[in-house]
Amino acid sequence: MDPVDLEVEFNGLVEADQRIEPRDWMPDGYRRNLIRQIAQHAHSEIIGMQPEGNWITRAPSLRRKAILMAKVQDEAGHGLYLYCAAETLGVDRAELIDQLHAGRQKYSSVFNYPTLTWADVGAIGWLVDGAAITNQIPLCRCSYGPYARAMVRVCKEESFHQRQGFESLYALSHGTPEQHAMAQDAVDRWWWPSLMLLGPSDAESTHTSQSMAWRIKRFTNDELRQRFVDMVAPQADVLELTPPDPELRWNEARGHYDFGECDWDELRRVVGGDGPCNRQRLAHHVSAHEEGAWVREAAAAYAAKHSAVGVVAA
Ligand code: FAQ
Repeated sequence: MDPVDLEVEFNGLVEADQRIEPRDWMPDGYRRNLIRQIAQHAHSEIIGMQPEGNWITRAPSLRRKAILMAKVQDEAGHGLYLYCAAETLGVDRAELIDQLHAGRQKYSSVFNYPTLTWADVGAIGWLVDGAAITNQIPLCRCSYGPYARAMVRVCKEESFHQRQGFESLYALSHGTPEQHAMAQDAVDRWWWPSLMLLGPSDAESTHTSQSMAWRIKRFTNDELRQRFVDMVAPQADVLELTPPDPELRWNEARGHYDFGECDWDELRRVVGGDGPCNRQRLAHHVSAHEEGAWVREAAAAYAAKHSAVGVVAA
């Protein structure tokens, strides 16, 4: 088919809300943009295991420990679905990991903050998973089939993560005065990073308009931030915790909460590699990857042996 006809057909599929599948023709820019977003999403899930993983050995009860282990394992699973979705676009997972290690691909800024107390685990579940799910539900309708389908399962698990975070934080905020103070301190530290997880302001976002046109993104970063604040502000009342934003208040005329401006310089700094834990997070990922080399080699050798046996048997 003529390249012009291919593009017309592609645009028609997108406009009709049909899914683009791996074997379909797609513009190079669409492929590149998807690889970029899916890879940074996958890296975020895997690096995102570190802040909470820090508390597995110190969870306050067996029940909390079992829940936290299950959650952190879920994040590993999400990373794997996403690397698989990226591979359908013709890249290799090993190549994506090399790009992460070389600083050529990103992961979410939010995972560059430390988890100082047990309450941080609850705050991450409530706020970070809350922001992540606000962003990911519309991605279930992304125009690229494998990414959209991966998101359906991820969102189911993510909504459990948010519930458990809320429940854990509720237990603390309705506990002793010290526990309440610990929960408040965690919310003070995680509120703004969670808002910034949803990306720079629309005015600063380089990819939003093209991603919206291709129906990869269904809402802009600012629209999702508003949705997120509208969801969590009333939940904060139930928790009896106060978000650290003096401008946060219900606006009857708009039918939404008003809220203050994020510190965009801080987001730029953290995305640029200069957050509180950037170096530690990446160094840990690199060393875990290197230490796991023997597992990958053994799995590859096993697969090769298995397929050779299969060939002989056939
Ligand atoms: N951190 O033009 P835009 C989770 C980059 S998963 C770092 O607005 P876009 C689950 C952006 O990549 C959390 N970098 O970009 C969990 C781009 O750089 P590039 C992650 C950021 O793509 C919970 C540049 O800035 N979720 O939390 C950030 O249209 C608990 C310009 O930005 C996803 O990844 C940031 N916050 O919109 C796990 C969802 N914001 O690539 C463990 C999928 C922007 O040109 C525990 N991703 N950048 O070098 C998306 O929806 C989008 O990529 C956005 C950014 C909304 C994140």
